[in-house]
Formats: sequence, structure tokens, C-alpha cells
Amino acid sequence: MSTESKLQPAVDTAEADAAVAASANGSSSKKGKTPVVAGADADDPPGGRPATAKEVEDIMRKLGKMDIMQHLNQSNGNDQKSRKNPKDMDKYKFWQTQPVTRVDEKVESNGPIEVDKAIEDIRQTPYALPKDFQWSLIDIEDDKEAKELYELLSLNYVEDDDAMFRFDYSAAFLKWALQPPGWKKAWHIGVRVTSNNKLVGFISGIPAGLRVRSHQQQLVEINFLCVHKKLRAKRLAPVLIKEVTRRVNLEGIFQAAYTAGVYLPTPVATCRYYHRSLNPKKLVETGFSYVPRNMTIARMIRLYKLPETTFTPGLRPMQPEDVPQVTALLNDYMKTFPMAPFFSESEVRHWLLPVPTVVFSYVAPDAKTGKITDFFSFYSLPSRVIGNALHTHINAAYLFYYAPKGLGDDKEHTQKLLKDALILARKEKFDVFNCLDLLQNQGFLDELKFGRGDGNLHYYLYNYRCQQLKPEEVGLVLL
Ligand code: MYA
Repeated sequence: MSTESKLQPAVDTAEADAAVAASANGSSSKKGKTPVVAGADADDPPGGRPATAKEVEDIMRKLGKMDIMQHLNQSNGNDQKSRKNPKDMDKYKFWQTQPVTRVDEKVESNGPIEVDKAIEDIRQTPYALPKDFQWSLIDIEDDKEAKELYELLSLNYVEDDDAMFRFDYSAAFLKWALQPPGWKKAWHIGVRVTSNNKLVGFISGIPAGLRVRSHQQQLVEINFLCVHKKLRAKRLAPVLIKEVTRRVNLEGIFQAAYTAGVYLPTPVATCRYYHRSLNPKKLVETGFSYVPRNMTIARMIRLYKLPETTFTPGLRPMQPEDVPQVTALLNDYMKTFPMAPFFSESEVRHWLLPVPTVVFSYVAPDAKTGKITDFFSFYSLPSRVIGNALHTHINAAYLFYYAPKGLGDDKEHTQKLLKDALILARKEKFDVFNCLDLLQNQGFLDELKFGRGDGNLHYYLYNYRCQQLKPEEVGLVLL
């Protein structure tokens, strides 16, 4: 995962006002659809009716329209423009030298851009760093080094466009994220200042299996690229990327997948973040979300209130003996998406068995057969709130992999399952539940009162040409 997003602010227009007013008055413009009345939750306080799902949908849709207007207004050459939009290919000094799809290229077929190199043709020595810096592999099993990496990222990693929030991956999370089956220390690459040994740069690769349409293969997922704030714009990032590429190539791998908030040549898909408030008061206090006009905080609290108990019979935390069934269920579900990972049992054991404070996974068995029919997971990625007097962090849960009964063919069933994920996340004291518009997520975003975020997440493939995919064709979820 590589972009910070917060709830999109409403633009102050008559249309948005009307939408919010409709919700606040309880008036509805719905026609024909079965209303899922949020106010039906038994524990909803008396004295005000929360908006129906359709009303919320209308508000969200209208706010979505505002989003397009905001982006049009933004493209007047401000600082963010070159990061958010494509440049001419010859302006990408580094990326134009790499085997990636060009921004102006019309992709007719899918496949590698460059043929695999023979091992003896791969550079054997590390790329040169600027004077005063040296390479240093990070031993993520060592608590002291994991803490050094945590500190680099917690002060220098991804922020939202307004520099209000910064991802704060915990050290326990980083250990989990960097040590799946087949992980290699050689792919956890740090840069230190030679004189004082301070860690100032990092990039990582982990092994993974990915299928793109009918083709499947092993590749690497690249993540946690970071350069200390004081060393930005000095072309260190291209050196880190070339070094990880060299080290991955030495293991006979020539393709990679990665995500970023910035626009690079050239996304295979562009997804959007969505946020479901669980603790609206705190989110408003931190500036993550806002109180729309004609809405009050009390009303927002009612709007986002969740039941105390889950709906799905038998829902329980995933256990080691569930691994074979979850692997089969998840792989079957993943096959329904044109770009999706495939998992071995040991990968499912690593990625999906619960890890306290890091990843939360639940399964639901069929009442008669005991066979697992449903599964979902979410992970914990707090964001540091920059310069807020009341709060230091927002506790965010991110939807990870899931597999609903019947491969998601019953939309209402999937909605209920994901509502259970919200209920459990709230019980774990998360403030917000985030997800992208990939997988079948678009089928529950409105009904479960998610709001559109202000961040895009672009998906990229290295050395693999691929016709563009829609968000709902993406099954890959990166951390
Ligand atoms: S995405 C998360 C990235 N990290 C952050 O956003 C944290 C905060 N930012 C920083 O730490 C720095 O700004 C970074 C850039 C390090 C991002 N991915 O050194 P520079 C290009 C790829 O002067 P800096 C994640 O982790 C930029 O277009 N390239 O810039 C996935 C320009 O190239 P060009 C990026 O700001 C990473 C050049 O770098 C990114 O000091 C996947 C400028 O370098 C970016 N996010 O440092 C990496 N941002 O001139 C690719 C900027 O061409 C993996 N740039 O425009 C590729 C596959 C490798 C393995 C292959 C195996 C086969």
C-alpha cells in the first residue's frame, strides 16, 4: 500500500447541500430498491432516524461528483501535478530507461518487455552510492534493526497530499510484512550514512505468486521504498530501485508488482481508497473527515453506529487447522479476477493466521457440514496525525483478503459478511475501516456507508506489458 488517503471533503455547492439536507431531514429520493434501513439496528438511540442506505448512497455519489470537479480545479500546474498525472515519457529520466510500459504506448498484447538475462550478464557488484553513504542489509529478525527501520518509516514514509497524516507501520507489522515464505535478507536493502551508521534509505522485495489473465508466475512485490526527508530529490530512489532489481535478477526473477500513489509509467490499474468511519468524532477531531453542512456530530455518530454482535452464524477467528480450507476457498475466489495472487498453504498460514495487533482473520463454517464457507481478514495500519493537539494516531483497519460463499454471487450475503468485518474492527477499537474499490468491494461500499477517499493507488508491473484493468478486475492487495 502506498498512498495515504482521507475522506474527500464536500465542495460547498447547492447540490452537496441538498444531498446532505435530504439525509438530515430523513427525506429520500429512492425509487424501487429495497431500502436497507440503517436505523433498524436494535441499539440505535431514540430521537433521530439515521439515513437509509439509499440516502447515504445519494450523498456519497454526489460527493463523488464533486471529486471530479476538485481534480479539474487542481490541475492548474500546482506542485502535485507532475506526481499525480502522466508526464511525457522523455521527462521520466529514470523510468524511461526501465522495462516498463511507456505512457504513450498502446498495449496490444500481454507479456514480458525484456527477455530474462543470463546470470553471467547480471551485474555482480552493488551499484555505487553517493560518497558518504553505504549499503546495509537490514536484519529484520533483529529487534534493534527492525526498530531502526520502523523509525525511518515512521518519520519519513508516505503522507497524504496535505501532510496531515503519515503511515505508521509498527515494527511487528514490518516483521510480518517482510518475512513471508521464501523471504530473503538480500532483498531488505538499507542505505546508511557512513560516518554515523544512521539508516536513511530503504527498499524491499518479497516473493509472491501472481496471475495476470491466463499467465501465472513467481515474481517479487516491492514495497517500503523510502528516502529520508533531508535527502530527497537527490536521485537516491533510482539507485535503490536498480539495486533491488539487480539482487532480484540474481535469483532468476525478472518481474515485479508494486503500488504507488504517484503516477509512473504506466499503471496497469488505478484504484481508489474508500473509508468507513467507525469513530466519527475522533476522525473529525483529527481532520480526517468533516461534518458536512446541515449535519451534526451527534447525527454522524448515529449514522455510523454499528450493532454490537455479528450476523454470520459461527463466525470465529481463523485457526491453524483452517489453513487448507481457506487456501482452497481463497484461491477459487482469486481465480475470478484477471489479476490476482495465488497462494500456497504456507503463504496462507503466514499471511492470514491472526497475528496480534497486526492481522485479524475470521472464518465461518457451514452449520451442517462444518466446512468453511466464508472468510475475511483485515490488517492494522495506524496513521500518525501530524501536529494535532488531541490525537497522535488514527487506528485504521485495512480490508485484506476475503472470500465469500458462492464466490460472491449473492451480493447481500457479501454485504453482511463485510458488515461483520466492520463490527469486529470497531470492537478492536479501530477508528476507521479502509479499502480500495478492487475485488468485489464496489458491491458493498455504498450500502455499508463507505465514503470516497482523496487518494488513488496505482498498480504497476515491472517488465510485464499488460492491457489496462479496471479496479474490479484486480484481486491483488498489497500492504
Ligand atoms: S511506493 C512508496 C514510496 N515511498 C514514499 O512515498 C515515501 C515518501 N517518499 C520518499 O521516501 C521519496 O519521495 C521516494 C522518492 C523514495 C519515494 N516509486 O530519489 P529521487 C521516481 C518509484 O530524486 P525522492 C513503494 O514503496 C521519480 O519519478 N519511483 O526522488 C513502491 C523520479 O524518476 P523519473 C518513484 O523523492 C516502490 C525518481 O524517482 C517513486 O528523493 C516501487 C526521483 O528520484 C515511487 N514511489 O525519492 C519502486 N517516487 O526521473 C519501483 C518517485 O523517471 C520498483 N519516483 O521521474 C520497480 C521494480 C523493481 C524490482 C524489479 C525486479 C524484477
